[in-house]
Amino acid sequence: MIVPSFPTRLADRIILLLCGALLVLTLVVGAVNLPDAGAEEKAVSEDTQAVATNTVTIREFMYKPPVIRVKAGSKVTWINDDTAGHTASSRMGADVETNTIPKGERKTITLDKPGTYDYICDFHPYMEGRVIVE
Ligand SMILES: [Cu+2]
Repeated sequence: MIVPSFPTRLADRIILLLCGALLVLTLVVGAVNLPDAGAEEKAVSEDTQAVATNTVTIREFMYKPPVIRVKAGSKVTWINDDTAGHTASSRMGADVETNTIPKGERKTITLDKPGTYDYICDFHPYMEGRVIVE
């Protein structure tokens, strides 16, 4: 009975293939949706108040204040007053990039180009900040 058993095995293979495809699809969709998962809990939103200051303190895995406003050509300092190393790294381009700031240390960079720079910590991407250079 080789012939009758063939469709059964083929059906098994198709089911297995479909399960595999579904698994892959689930993983892909899950990965794509991940960044949106905490959308409502974002530290920085469009209506987060921008504070006019040249200093950001990193404490409890947060940038304080999360949104700052500076004039073009300003020096901006990130002070790491936390228990771990952090960075302030812009998501697009290298305009804001402190590299690693070890705990207890600080890093100052000069921001010349006007624009809005969203940045995160390379180690803890859920940490979010924004610099508005005017
Ligand atoms: Cu960090």
